[in-house]
Formats: sequence, C-alpha cells, structure tokens
Amino acid sequence: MLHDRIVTHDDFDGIASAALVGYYMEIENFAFAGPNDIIHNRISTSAFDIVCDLPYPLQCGIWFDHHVANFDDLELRGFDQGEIPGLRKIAPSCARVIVDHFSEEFEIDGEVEVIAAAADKIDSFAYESIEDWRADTPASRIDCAIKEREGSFSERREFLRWLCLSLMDQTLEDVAAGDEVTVRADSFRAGEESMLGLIEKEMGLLGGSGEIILLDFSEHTRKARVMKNLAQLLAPEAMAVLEVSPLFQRKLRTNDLSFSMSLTLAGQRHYAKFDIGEIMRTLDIGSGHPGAASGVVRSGSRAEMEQNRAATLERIGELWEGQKNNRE
Ligand SMILES: [Mn+2]
Repeated sequence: MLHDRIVTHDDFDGIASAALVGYYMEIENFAFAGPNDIIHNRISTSAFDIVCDLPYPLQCGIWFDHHVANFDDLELRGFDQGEIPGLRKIAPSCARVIVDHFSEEFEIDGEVEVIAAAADKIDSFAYESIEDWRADTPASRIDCAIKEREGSFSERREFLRWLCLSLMDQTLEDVAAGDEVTVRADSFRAGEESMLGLIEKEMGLLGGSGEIILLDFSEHTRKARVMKNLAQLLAPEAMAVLEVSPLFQRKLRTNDLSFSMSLTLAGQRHYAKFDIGEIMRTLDIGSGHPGAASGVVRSGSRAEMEQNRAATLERIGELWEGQKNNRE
C-alpha cells in the first residue's frame, strides 16, 4: 500500500479527521502532533504519510486542511498547492474537508456525518449559547477526554490511538460511553472547576464599557494554567476575555507579558465583524484571527513592564471602542 500512516492534530478535529481517513483508506497507524511540531520539524514525515489538520510539513503524500494561514504559508514557501494530493478548503473543520473529499467516491453514512458535525461545532467554537457549549454530550465528553493532559505522554498517545480506531467502527455515542473516555473527561472537568475558582479570584473588567473581562495574572510568580474562555461562565454578558500573563523561562518569570484575547459567545453574536487579530496587529505586538488573537510586549525592567501593561491595556480598550463605532 502506498500510504501507511496518518499524522494528525491532537485535538478533537484532528482525531475525527484521522478516524475518517483511516476508515475510508483502511489505515490503522496514527501519529499525533501540534502545529509547532510540524513547523519546527520535531516529527519527520515522508511521502507515505497523510497529514490532517496541520501545517504542510517538509514532505507528505496527502494533505487535508482547513486553516487559511497554512495555505498562505505554503505559497510563501514556494509550493504549488495544486500539485499536492488531498483537499484544502475553508471549512469549519478539517473533518468536513475530508468528508467532502471522500463523498466524491463513497456514499457518506449518518455516523460519519455525526462525527463531522461535531468537529465543525467544536473546532469553530460555533455554539449557540453557553448552555450549548457546556452541555454534556458524547462529543463534548470525548473533547474533554482529549484535552486532559494528566498522565504520561505515551499514555495519552495510546488513548488517542485507541480513540481513532474506536471511532472507525463504533458510533460517537458508544465510544463516549466507554470507561476510557469517562475517566479522562471527568478529570478534565474537575480541572476546569478549579480553574474557575482561580478566574473568579482574578477577574476584573477593562475600561468603562464593562464589555471586556480582564484576567490579569501578571503578578503571578508561577504559570497560571487557565482556559480564559471559562471566564464567560461567570460573566455571560461580556463580549470578550483578555488575559495578561508573564512569560516564563525555565519556570522563572520574565518582564515580558503576553496579551491574549478572544470573543465570548455573546461577543460572537453581537460583533460578528469584530477583528481582534487587527487589534494585535495595530499594536504591532502579535496577530491572530478575528475571534481570537495574542501578542507579546517585552520590557527591560519590572517598572517598564508595569508601564507597558497599563499603556497596552488602555490602547486595547481604545481600539475596541474604535472598532465598535466603525462596525455598528
Ligand atoms: Mn481543525
């Protein structure tokens, strides 16, 4: 057989993508990676590999993806997309791109559609409400189990491999009901609960409008492991969440700060044309998507950091108000 391995993103969309490609092409060999593993060549690939939901590596046989930034990057590197087998297109998930690809050749059954629809929703954060986002569904349980990082690297890899194989011949619902998923998902949800406690302690609002939740961890001497998205559970009316955190080097805090910001579900509904990536680019500190972006502000001393933090927060508030006035 020409292709013998699927290299995929280690998130829900990546796992769904691998299960679908594995199912249609009868491949049971999987490797998992993050985008940075590909960019920094930490995983070697060959012409026998099928790569899903990740940037194009140095070498691969078939490539499926839905990230526009990866398509642009490929052109910059001088590749001709037309010559690469597979399918790339703008879609809510890579799983959707894969279903489109194989629908040319196969009849798509209901179970496959269930998996692709779940990947669409999870990967593009397309929830209708906070209740919809937090609902305990088979797909969300599997998503939580994938995001759980407790345990060793190889344990998680074995779990992801088991998940791909299981999704190839069982329904999403049956896979989600298994002990393997339940144990990891419960542990992830418990972690979220303790994160919520930390968020509640540090939560404030930026500027006068009260639309932006500010999570300021810049005084923390240890890295806060928090998913800032959770803050909207405590302030469901807020439009965006902004997290400020120090950068760490070998566990030591530096004077550099990261600013990462995303629209909440309420923000996505109200400000569909907002562009947070543009805010980061205007400040010249980073980049990102319209719905989520981040940047880094470097400082030479503690005092300079304090100044930069205040100035950057003020500018973000101003740019936010400016976009609001222009786009409403
Ligand atoms: Mn994806």
